[in-house]
Amino acid sequence: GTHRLPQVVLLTSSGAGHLTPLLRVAALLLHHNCQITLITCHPILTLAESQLISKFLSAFPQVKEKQLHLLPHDPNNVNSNIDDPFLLQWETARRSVRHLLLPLLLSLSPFPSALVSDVTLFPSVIEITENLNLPVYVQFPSCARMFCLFAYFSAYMTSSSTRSNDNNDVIEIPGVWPMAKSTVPPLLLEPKSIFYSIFMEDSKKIPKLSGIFIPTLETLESESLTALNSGKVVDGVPPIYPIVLMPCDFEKHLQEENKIMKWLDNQSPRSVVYMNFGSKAAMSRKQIKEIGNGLITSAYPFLWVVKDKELDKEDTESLNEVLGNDLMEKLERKGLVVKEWVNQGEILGHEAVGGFVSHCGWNSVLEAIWHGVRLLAWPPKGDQKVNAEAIDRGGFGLWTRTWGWAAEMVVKGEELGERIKEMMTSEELKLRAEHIRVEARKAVGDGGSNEIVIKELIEKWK
Ligand code: BUP
Repeated sequence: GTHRLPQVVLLTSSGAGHLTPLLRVAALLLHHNCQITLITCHPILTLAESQLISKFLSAFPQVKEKQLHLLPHDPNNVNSNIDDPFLLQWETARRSVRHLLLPLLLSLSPFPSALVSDVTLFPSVIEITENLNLPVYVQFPSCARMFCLFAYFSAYMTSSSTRSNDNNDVIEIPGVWPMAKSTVPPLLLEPKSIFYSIFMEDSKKIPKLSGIFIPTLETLESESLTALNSGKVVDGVPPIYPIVLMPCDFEKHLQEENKIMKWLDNQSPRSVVYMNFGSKAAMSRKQIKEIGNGLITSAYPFLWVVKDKELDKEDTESLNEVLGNDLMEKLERKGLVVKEWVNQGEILGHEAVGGFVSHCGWNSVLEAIWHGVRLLAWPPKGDQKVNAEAIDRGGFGLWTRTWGWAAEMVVKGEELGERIKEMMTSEELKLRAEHIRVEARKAVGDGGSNEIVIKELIEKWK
């Protein structure tokens, strides 16, 4: 009929921080009556991702899942010595998509109206869809400011004028307030690193996309969004669609009795410090122990999610083994320490939570915003310092810039405890967090910017 529903294909990559926002985009499209096919890359790297996908599929039985089975690792590949399991998986998936995605897409009936790919896979998608009439969109799992750096990257690195000014401590992206090099992921500034080559090559291909989804708030990142959409950052950037992605019901734990929520029910409103460093950030044992001491000296009740290994499948040692019996005993008198996947969206929404010590993964930042929880920003890796700058600018979190990068970092417990107290007693941060929460809710509500964006796209896809 003339009012055919848009058929949208979503292509997942690897890492909970990439999968979660893509599934939230899917939920948003489903809410607007799109028909969704989810392409998942197998084998899946982490338990957390497998569980998220199953929960999503059982919450939305109308979604079709197509599995893309990754090719074996190629030992002759120049990148076969990659030691980061997520990066290795991305490389394998990029190669596999180039070989396997086209027949899969052609087998879909009806043929899709649009494809949304995680950012890590888009160059392969573009390559194989060149001759198809299929608009390709990217879901970018970080802030608009980080996308500005990505979009500008090859222009910046190849321009001789920037080269001669290279003693500068900042990168001047047109239309965007200067980006201190000390906040840029260090590997991006090393021409021999694989991250550098990925940014170099991929950023040149952005103009081939039909649009970019960036999960962010206009009010928080208006400068970067305007610079991108007005063509200031670099020519040829397709439309940027800011959307506010919120934690969804499908992410909730299935069991009804939840020890964490029960524990939170017994704490006073806004009294608890929630500490979680994301799905990938393993720390040294030494740093983990300092954190334990820091939480104890802060004198607030706390909920601490400990991560000891980068991959959850390998994270098998008990809390007593990781922390030692003495520290564990002291910790248990004051708070709840767990070493498992928690439902962060639900925790941040509990009224007992008063502050969040975060590694500043962008999903975590947006979840804090969604629930109006102030932050203590502690960004150790990757895009996280760029994200922390957005928090700092937004005024809803504290950030100690001197805490450095993961490799060199050991923050002393005492200093951490002091900063936690500062965050928890700041009325200013609390007010700013509440203010930005209201903005986020407006964007998601009836007639808000999310609805405007999705309706505009659906019109195009009809
Ligand atoms: Br850990 C953990 N429960 O126990 P980010 C994470 N999450 O719900 P990333 C849980 O995973 P990097 C847990 O709420 C967020 O949606 C969390 O994404 C959820 O960081 C997601 O915050 C994690 O963007 O690290 O991807 O873990 O920044 O290194 O990509």
